[in-house]
This record gives sequence, structure tokens and C-alpha cells, in this order.
Amino acid sequence: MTETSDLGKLPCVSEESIIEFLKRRLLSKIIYTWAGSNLIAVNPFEDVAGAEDPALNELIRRRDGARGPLPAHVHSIAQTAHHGLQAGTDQTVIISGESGAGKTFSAHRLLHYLVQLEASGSKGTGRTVEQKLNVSNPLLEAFGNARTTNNGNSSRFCKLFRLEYGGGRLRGGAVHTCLFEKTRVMWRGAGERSFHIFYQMVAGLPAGSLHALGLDRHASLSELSGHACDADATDFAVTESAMAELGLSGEQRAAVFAVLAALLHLSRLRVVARTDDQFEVEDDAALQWAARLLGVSAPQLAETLTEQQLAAGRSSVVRRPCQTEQEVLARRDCLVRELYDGLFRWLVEWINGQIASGSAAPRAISLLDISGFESLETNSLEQLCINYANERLQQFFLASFLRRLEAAFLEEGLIGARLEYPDNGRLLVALDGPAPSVFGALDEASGLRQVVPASQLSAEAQRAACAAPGAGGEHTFTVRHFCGPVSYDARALVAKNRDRVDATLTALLAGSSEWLVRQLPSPAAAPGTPRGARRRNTVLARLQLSVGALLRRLDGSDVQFVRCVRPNGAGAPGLVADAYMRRQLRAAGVLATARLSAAGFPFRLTPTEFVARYTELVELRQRAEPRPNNQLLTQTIERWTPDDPGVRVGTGHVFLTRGAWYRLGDLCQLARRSAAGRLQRCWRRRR
Ligand code: AOV
Ligand code: MG
Repeated sequence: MTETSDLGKLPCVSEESIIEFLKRRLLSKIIYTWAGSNLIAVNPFEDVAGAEDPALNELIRRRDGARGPLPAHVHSIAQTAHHGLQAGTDQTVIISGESGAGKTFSAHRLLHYLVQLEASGSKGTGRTVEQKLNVSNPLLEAFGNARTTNNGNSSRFCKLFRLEYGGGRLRGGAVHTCLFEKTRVMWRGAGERSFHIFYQMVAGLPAGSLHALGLDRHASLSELSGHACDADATDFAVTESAMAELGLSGEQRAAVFAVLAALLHLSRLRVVARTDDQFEVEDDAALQWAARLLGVSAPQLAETLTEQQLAAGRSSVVRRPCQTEQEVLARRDCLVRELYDGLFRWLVEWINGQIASGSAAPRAISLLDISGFESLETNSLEQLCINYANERLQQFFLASFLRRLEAAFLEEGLIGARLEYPDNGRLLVALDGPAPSVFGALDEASGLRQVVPASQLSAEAQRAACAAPGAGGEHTFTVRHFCGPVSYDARALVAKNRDRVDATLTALLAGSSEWLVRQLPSPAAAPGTPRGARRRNTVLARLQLSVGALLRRLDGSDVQFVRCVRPNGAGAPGLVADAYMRRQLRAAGVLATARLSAAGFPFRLTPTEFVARYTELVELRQRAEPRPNNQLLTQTIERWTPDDPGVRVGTGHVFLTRGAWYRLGDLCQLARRSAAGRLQRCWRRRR
């Protein structure tokens, strides 16, 4: 007898039995398991491709028309999304899990599979849209991913990748990004690296090209304060060919590398004291190279870095020389950050221009892959932002899936009692709600250039009982996130949250003689910077709005969830730390989801949703019914799948097993095709 691949079908659905079951599967190198309609993906930290063959073969049989539920595999999620799209509804796959759990890996597999579904059969020689979609991911990762203590290829931005379809075919796509960790380019924790591209470029460019950028391979690598790895040079070849594949000419690629080299030179600038309170940038090779590569004059660059803009009136700008070395270095860091952020956004826009579908109102499958929950030794604004985005995603999961499903199951008597899962509503109010809240206090202080004591932030979090007891030193406050408690260092929060770029820095770049530097989007014009954010133009205010905007893009689509789980903190293959797994499974509401799925019907639709989804199955005269009722639904279902035990019409919902969901979808497509066939025949007769 084959073992079930659904947690809901275990003889006893408990936390212990779920962990044991997942552990047993992982040791047999089976990493995917259903929890109702959600897929659990346990990171094996090794290649398990061989063990996946039975699932993949089953999937191929299903594509050939075989019946039965789909095997537990991330390709099945893609298949379901593709199927749903053909039936006329936009689709979204939300991939969640903590840092290093395997989200980006899953996102790649989904993208490749979806692209391959379309590409099969078409063997063109030019750059097809499929090729461009495939290579845009490694390119984005070269510029937006970095090695952290948790993950050698950690995503330092959130990405919503849309595959766009028109006339039933894949036409192109679009990438939306937010929460780009631009601070990493100048600041990172011990043992962590800057973005991959810097190491790749220094390891991979020929010595002559490096020389032309004023760089020396060995010196630059040691300055990058991180460890180069053997793969950097080969990864550079992949990145460069992706750039070429996406239409960036040799000249454009060289311009990108020149900006990157300028950033390396800027980070080597030295500040010297002219008097006790006057500082200047040393006129050395680093300054000369940085200025040359940025297309500005060296004295102009030095002056912009040492003069602070205090206020800008209608007609005048008040400036004063920087009075400490730190002030000069802070301006330099700001310039480096903004240049790199601009370069990343320029690249995203470029990719979007290349992969655009050109369809006016395309149908889309969206894949959401964000930076995962982080709890480091020292946590600052970067972690607060990432963990907040994860909280919002969790709220979306609870609201759009778990809570709605639970309420429906309770109402219709399919389960007897409320289920236990961590609800983060109160925590979110304590974080981003109207003042007093953690974000409110930080934003207010950012406006007034004050420092907020950790005790105040702790008090704001405590208001919602979300501060954990026993937090670290006097500068830290602790937030009890749904994934676990995290202690944040309050010291640099206000300064990082302010994130102002004064106009002299922007004006310097606008006057550059280099086309790319002039074209880099300026901070004020950040795409997706919501209008309301201008009032409180802080990192947290912008984050709040951009995460909201990202989630609103998913409105109206069918959503599937892939919950990635990391079996141990060390990233070791074949090792399961029970407590580590339990914490993540609890946070992801896996037990609750499994209990619901044990009730047997992972899919649920209201009568209106049912009629909208399966319009073709509903008789023509009944389609216009203003409020579809149960009798109508029962009639429709009996007509198409008589005596189907996989469909249950409750008082307010239709419940479907996975198999029935597919059966009805297939029938709907058949009905549509035969209707289209009838229409065509009718048309031909008339002509
Ligand atoms: P993440 O996206 O969830 O972390 P990744 O997808 O980068 O995590 O995965 C972390 C590491 O585990 C990578 O080295 C992957 O190659 C490896 N890995 C993940 N899934 C698999 C799999 N199914 N088979 C083999 N190796 C795998 V972060 O971006 O840090 O939140 O922010
Ligand atoms: Mg990732």
C-alpha cells in the first residue's frame, strides 16, 4: 500500500505525529508533503532529485489525462496554477518560511516548470520570452542576494514575479520588488558578504578590464571584507551571459561595471582633518577613480561629500561644512547606498522592459518570494523590516485561508471546535498601528532627529503583550514575532529609519557625464513609493505602504501556499532538530491546516464563487440568477459528476476534495472547448 502524502490523512493528526512523519519522509529524501491544499517543503540541504522520480512520473501520467489527486510536489502547485489560469482565474503562489528554508529554490522550480510547460514543442533559435524569463532570476539574484550567516544565497529583497498569459499562451512577465536591503552595500554583520555581484565582478572580469576600472583583483577582494568563493568567477560568467541574453549590450554592461567599480573606490575614500572641526576627502587615487567613473569632477565630488545641506528654502540652500569625520563618512555611505539602490532599480526596470508581455489585460500567475524571517545575534532596522513583511504575509495567510476555512468548517459542522494557531493581529497593531506603536514612535523621532529609548519601544510592544520577557541589554527591546522572539538593538533605528538623501547628492549625479549615472532613478522617484508616504518619508512608512501594495496585487486571484521548513539551524543534510521544526510548523499553522484537511475537503467555494469559476457547467438560463442557491448547485453537480463523494454542498459553501477540484476544472475546460467548437462551426456555416 502506498503511504499517504497528506498530513490530513494521518491516522492521528498531532504535532508529534506530523514531525515524525515529515522526518521519516525527509530521511527517505521525500521533501514535499500536502497539508490540505498547502504544500510543505522541507529543505533537504542536498540534491534529492533521484527520490522525486515517482512523484514526477505520476505528474506526467496526470498530464496525460489520468485521474486521481496530484502527487505532493512543487510542480503540482505549478500544474494547479496553470490549470486554474486556463479556467480563467489569476493565480498566485505564496512561498513562505524563515531564512534558508528554501523559498527561492522553490520559486525557481515553479518558474522553470511553468516556463517549460509552455516551451515544450516550440524550438526557436532566437531569444525566446521563455529564455528571458529564465535568466532574469539569476541576474536579479547576482545584484540582490548575498551570503548571510543563515544562507549562502540569501534574498535581500522581496520579489513578486508575474508570468503573463494572453490568448492562452505565455507572453511575458513582470517583476515587482520591494524591501531592498541597500544598507548591506556599506554595512553588514560579521562573516556576511555584500551583494554577490561585487565578488563576481572582481573574480570574473579579465585583468585588463579590471585595470581599466582602477581595480586590482587581490586588493579588491581583501577590501570587500568577506570571503570570495571559488564559484564567484563561474557565477560571473552566468550573470554576464544573463545580461547579454536580456539585451544589455557590451557598452551597457561596461557602464554597469563602471558604477560598481566606482562604489568600490568610494568605499576606500579617506577623510583627513584640515582643522579641529573641518574635514576634507583626501585627494588620492580612490577619489580620482570614483569621480572619473561617476562622470563628475574630483573637487566637486569631494566638496559634495564634505558639505552638509541643512535646509532648502524656495530659493536658497543652507549648507555648512561637516564638523566630524563621521558626518563625511555618513554622506559617503549615503551616496554609495543610493547609487547601488538606483542601479538595482534600473536593472529591474530594464528586465521588465525586456520581458514585458505587451498584452493589455493579461492573465497572470504570480510567484511571491520574500526575504525570510531573521533572528540574528544583533538585529537592527533591516531585520525589523524583514520580520514585519513576514508578519504581514502571515496575516494574509490567516485571513485569506486559515481563518475563513475554519469559520466555514465550523458553521457547516465539518469540525467541532476552534483550532489553535498563532494569531498576529494584535502584534501588527502594536507594530504599525496608529500611535502609540513601535513604528509610530520611531517615525516621530526620525522627524525630530531624536533617539527613542529601547524601554519606550518595549513598552509599545508590551501594550499588545508582544514583548517577550527577559530581553537583552538596556539598548534592546524584544518583540514576540509569530516565528519566535527577536531582540532588536534600538540604537541605530532612528538614524536608519530617517534615510534622507539631500538634494546636493542627487544634483551631483544628475550632472554626471556618464549616461547610466544620469539615468539611475533618483530616490524621490522610487517606483511604488506611495503618495501617502511623502508625509512620513521614512523607511518604515514606505515599507508599510509598499508591502500593502504588493499584497493588493494578489486581490482576486486564487492563492496557493508553499510553506518552506528548515529542518535544522546548521543547514546540514539528513538532520532534523525536532524543536526547531516544531517552532516553524506551529508558526505556519500546519497542525491547524492538517486538522482542517483531515475533515477531508481542502477546497471551498461560496455559491457565487462556484458559479463564477464553473460558469460553463451551469445551464445558460440559470447563469443570470442573481443569487445562486444550493438547489441550483446540487442540480449542476449532479448533472456533471453524479454521486461524487468528493463534492459536498453545505448550507453556505460547496466543499471539494482535491480530486473533485480537478474533475470539475477538466469538465469546465471540455465544456468551454466544445462551446468554442460549436461557435466556430456556426461561424463557418454563416460565411
Ligand atoms: P530562502 O530563500 O528561504 O532563504 P533558499 O531557497 O536560498 O532559502 O535555500 C537555502 C539553501 O538551501 C540554498 O543553498 C538552496 O540551494 C538549498 N535548498 C533549498 N531547497 C532545496 C531543495 N529542495 N533541494 C536541495 N537544496 C535546497 V532567505 O532568501 O535567506 O529567506 O532570505
Ligand atoms: Mg531567498
